[in-house]
Amino acid sequence: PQPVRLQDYAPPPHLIDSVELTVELGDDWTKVTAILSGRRNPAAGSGPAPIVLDGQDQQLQAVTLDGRRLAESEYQVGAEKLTLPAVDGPFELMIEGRIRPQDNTALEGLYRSGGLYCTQCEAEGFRRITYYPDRPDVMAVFTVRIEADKERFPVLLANGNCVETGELPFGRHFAVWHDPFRKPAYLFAMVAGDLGCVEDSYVTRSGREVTLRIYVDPGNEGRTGHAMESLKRSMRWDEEVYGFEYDLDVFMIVAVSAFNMGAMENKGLNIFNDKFILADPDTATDGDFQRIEGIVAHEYFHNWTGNRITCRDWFQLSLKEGLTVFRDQEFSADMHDRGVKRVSDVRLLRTVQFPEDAGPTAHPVRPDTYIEINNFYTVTVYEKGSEVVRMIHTLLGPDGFRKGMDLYVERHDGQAVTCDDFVAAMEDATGVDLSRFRLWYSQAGTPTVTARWQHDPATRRLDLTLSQATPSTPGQPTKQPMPIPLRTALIGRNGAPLPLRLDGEPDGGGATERVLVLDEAATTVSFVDVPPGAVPSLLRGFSAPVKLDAAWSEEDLAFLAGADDDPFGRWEALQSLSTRALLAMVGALRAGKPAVLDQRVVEAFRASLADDRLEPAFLSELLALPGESLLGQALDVWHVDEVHAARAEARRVIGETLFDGWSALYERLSAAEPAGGADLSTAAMGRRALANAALAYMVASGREEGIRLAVAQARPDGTMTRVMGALVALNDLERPERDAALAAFHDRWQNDPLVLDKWFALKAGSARTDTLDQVKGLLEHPGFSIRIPNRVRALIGGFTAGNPVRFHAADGSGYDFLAEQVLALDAINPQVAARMTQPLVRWRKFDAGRGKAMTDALRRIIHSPTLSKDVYEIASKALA
Ligand code: HT7
Ligand code: ZN
Repeated sequence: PQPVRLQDYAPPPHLIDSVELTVELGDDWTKVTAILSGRRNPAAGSGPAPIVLDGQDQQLQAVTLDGRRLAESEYQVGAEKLTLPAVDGPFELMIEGRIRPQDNTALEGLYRSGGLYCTQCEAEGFRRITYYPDRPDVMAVFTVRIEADKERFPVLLANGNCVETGELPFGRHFAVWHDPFRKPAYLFAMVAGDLGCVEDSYVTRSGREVTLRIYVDPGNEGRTGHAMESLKRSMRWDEEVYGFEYDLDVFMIVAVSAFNMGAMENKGLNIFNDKFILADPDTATDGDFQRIEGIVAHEYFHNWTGNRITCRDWFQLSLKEGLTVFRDQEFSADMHDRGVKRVSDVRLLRTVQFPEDAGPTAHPVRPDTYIEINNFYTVTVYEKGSEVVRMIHTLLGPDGFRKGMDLYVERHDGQAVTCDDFVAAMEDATGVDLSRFRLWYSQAGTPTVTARWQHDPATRRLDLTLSQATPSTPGQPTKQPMPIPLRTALIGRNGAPLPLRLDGEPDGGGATERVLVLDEAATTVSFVDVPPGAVPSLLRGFSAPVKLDAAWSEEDLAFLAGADDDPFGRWEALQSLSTRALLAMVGALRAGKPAVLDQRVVEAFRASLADDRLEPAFLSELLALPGESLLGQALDVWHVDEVHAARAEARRVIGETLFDGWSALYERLSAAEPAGGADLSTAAMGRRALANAALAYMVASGREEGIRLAVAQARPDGTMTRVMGALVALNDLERPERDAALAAFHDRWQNDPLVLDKWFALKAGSARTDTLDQVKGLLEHPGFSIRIPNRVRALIGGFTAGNPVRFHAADGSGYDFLAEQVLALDAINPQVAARMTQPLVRWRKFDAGRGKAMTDALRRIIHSPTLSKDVYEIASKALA
């Protein structure tokens, strides 16, 4: 397959002003008629140019150009293109074709899942519905007429406003929807089915009433309340923080069970994976509730950052995704606890994006080339993209950033633009020069910032030397230094942040935090009037997506873990201290010695447990040891077994040594839990998170009392946060109580697909030695289907991405299993198959035996004669 390159971008030869689409849904075929009013694009030259349209998996039946039906000899139908005669002036084109949504298992374009028709057009799905210039810089006004059997498909939806409905012969009916906003085809959506609807309304700050509707399978209406409230909160927040008001009279969400990703921001008609809409305390955990709120907000926020202003081409994807992730992260921080939110976002970035940035599929936030664009909906484009926007926010300050956003919208509303246009608006609104900052968009790889310092007690001067280096990544052997904002403070021995004054400044103004910008390879900054014993607090709030190598001693880290006034810094200090201790344990195990946990970690945990100023939610983050994957990355070679054993031993020691503390905490927090567990306040969720952490440590201690408490909490009549907390705590145990608890859960929830997914993931994530056999057996479970991405992610992904110690079994059995599943899945859904291939990509991180077995599995995949370009791109890059 041929790569697409950013440098080859050319404006579209023709623009489309309006589309009239008629979709006649039928049992055998769906007939699609598109009437396109177009014209030559003045930005792409003048004179006649052939009209070239994208199209895939459809049967073309007729083409009519300016009222004349074309003979077949007048156009060429290629595998993915339709080429029509050259035109110069305005034209009207009618394309008639037919498609079979019922056979569409890729879930791109128009597909049928059970009794529901729905669409997914981002990135290039619209070309599976009709021939069209399917690129985001072609923006048109759409009118859509849907016809279907009335009894089976009473609900007919598309973007915008419903302008007409009516009856048709043979029990059929129709609806016509008109969206007044120009949009690219990737934002087109339609739905037809028998759906329940929950309706509410929202009054915008200018006083317009907007109707809000959430459509779900009948029977699920009672599980939409949280999504609806989240939507209203998002609408209010976007008005208050950015002045962005919703622009149509109706906003609709449809929840579907077969969906490739989380959700899709189609104009006025968001389509969601039902996992991110449906929730009640019996079936969803607090984590689920928070994810739903975040995703509802994310898709809603796209209305301005993505829909009103969209991407010129798919290389600019982070223009809308990085910015919208930044906005949803800030929304969640405002709704809940800012420190906790930052910690969980950083954990995700480090666990998933840093490895991507260090591996064979590393790419810049704005990639230069792709084979399959679906493979570029990555943590780099989304999460690192958000960090890049956050750095702009840090450099410009909140007011400067808001001015930049205002100018961005003023300049580009209704346009398809680039990341560079966004940065230019930020510069022009504030006068801040971001020319070197643009490297963050074009350069892949995670920089390491090294920090060393020296304090001279005689002069009371602290010299902080900072340097940066970014490792080479595929296609980018050398890197330039980038501007890195480092929020910095000095914490005095009494635990208070010190007022800062830089050498040469007459007065520091009393500020206790500075944003230092490291924009060269190395620099030294000097603070004056610094008393002895001050400890630098660096990269506060994780102000840049870098790895920090700072010269903190273990004593410094223990001090910061208790004293840093920056919540992120405090968490980070305890993480670093724990990481050092755990890596030392891994080293000991590798040397055949016993693994002994550094007592300083236990003492830091003890001190945190006793610190009653801390919010429970934050304390639960503070007391979580770094995960196996983070520890694996910190090693040159990820020794899977030793990492697992060291972490389990550390948890046992912390559980056992502090047992009384955990037990008292658990009792206190459980007593505070109201029956029913329906309190969804941030504080109540925090208490439940901390109670579950305490329970898990008690179980890890090995004491019978911990297991007894967990078994009691796992009873399936409890609320889901508590039940799942208990099941997770028990899940690795080779004990009949664990089996009984999981069986009871299964029996209670086997008919609820979203809850059954939790059970699949638990079974697949267990560190027990029989897990792979269990997973293979569960492929035959009546609740499992390889056609439903949520089931695949829960069971297969739960094992390959969520269970490192068993997936990376030294005999290669996990890799063989994954290769088999990827090949089976590729024939059904290439987009999901490509994602499932990811756990094999970083084979260089493992020992020679595992590395060979992983590359064998990749070769087996790549040698498949029918491989999709989605999977080919990932596997070939991994092997390069
Ligand atoms: N913009 C959307 C990204 C997307 C997607 C969603 C569902 C299925 C397939 C998809 N391909 C791309 C979702 C978002 O980031 O908001
Ligand atoms: Zn998005």
